[in-house]
Amino acid sequence: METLWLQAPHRRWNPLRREWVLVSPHRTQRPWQGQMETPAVPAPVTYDPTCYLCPGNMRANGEHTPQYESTYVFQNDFAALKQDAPQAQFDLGDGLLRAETERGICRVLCFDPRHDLTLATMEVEKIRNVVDMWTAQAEELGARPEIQYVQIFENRGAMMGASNPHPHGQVWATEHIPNEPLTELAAQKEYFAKSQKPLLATYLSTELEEDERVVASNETWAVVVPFWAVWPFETLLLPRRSVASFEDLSPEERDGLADILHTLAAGYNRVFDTPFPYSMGFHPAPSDGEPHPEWTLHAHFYPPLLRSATVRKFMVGFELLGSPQRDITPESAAATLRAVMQTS
Ligand code: H2U
Ligand code: ZN
Repeated sequence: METLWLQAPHRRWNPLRREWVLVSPHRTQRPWQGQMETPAVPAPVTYDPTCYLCPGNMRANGEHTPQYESTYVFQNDFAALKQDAPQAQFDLGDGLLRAETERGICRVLCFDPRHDLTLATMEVEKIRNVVDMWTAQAEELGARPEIQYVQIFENRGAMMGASNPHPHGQVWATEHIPNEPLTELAAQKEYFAKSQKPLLATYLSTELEEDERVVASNETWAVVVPFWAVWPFETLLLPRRSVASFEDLSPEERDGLADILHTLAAGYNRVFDTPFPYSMGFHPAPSDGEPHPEWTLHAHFYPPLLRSATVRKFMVGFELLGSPQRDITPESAAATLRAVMQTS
């Protein structure tokens, strides 16, 4: 790729969200006198008596977390969605004031009984249990007729709003397809109708060929800093074989997923020599009863850190009001990430 002009301000197309991202590579040298975050400190103890996710402890609703040995799933005590919300809707003012009931299920997913571990420090065989838990949740919740989407995610670190360092994630299963996967659905459908190939399969082959933004890979998965990344160290995790859902993954692909998640999470921690905060989540195809040949299961990692353990990116000003914008190029972020992934 001819890249010299890419050192000047330019915009890049995100084909998955069908929107532009502004890239301003010359701005990386600007001085910073703004907010500094407190660096995240690793959770030191293997068991915390005040942690509601540690085995044997009490949760907010008075129930006890059992002495689980691998993974553990429970209904979120402060669920954002309820299964029994009354069915209603309204449409006022020529469609300008619309509302409707949204039913759903929210669960908390414990990755491991040990309080001090993370995907970066867990053994790959243990992460494989997490992959199996995600698959079982996606399968069970997705099979319910009232559920059209199963969103699995993890908030890691206080900077990203995680309430507790104990390794855990969440699943929110909803009656309607949420905004982000709905946007991705339209883009992938349009591309498939035109090319008879899944958008993300073609995208991954291009990235593997270019080999400039690939930061890690194994036999079944690859991680890239997407060409259109917004967050400084944003990555996209893609299967080498385009499958739509967790349930379609072979045992080898599940092993591979556990392996690459470990590589990625451990590599992230080496970027600034600090536990790297992020929000990550999987986008499987909607579970709306339709076939989804256009869809490729993938995961987005959105870490907020920009230049150090204490300087984060803010989505403000032009980004809120105009378009998302980034300073360091995706290629430069990929070079940084590739270097730390290879030291594992
Ligand atoms: P986060 O760390 O990503 O916020 O996830 C923790 C979830 O755990 C959060 O959604 C729930 C919160 O509602 N929770 C319980 O279900 N029971 C508790 O006793 C405390 C927190
Ligand atoms: Zn704990």
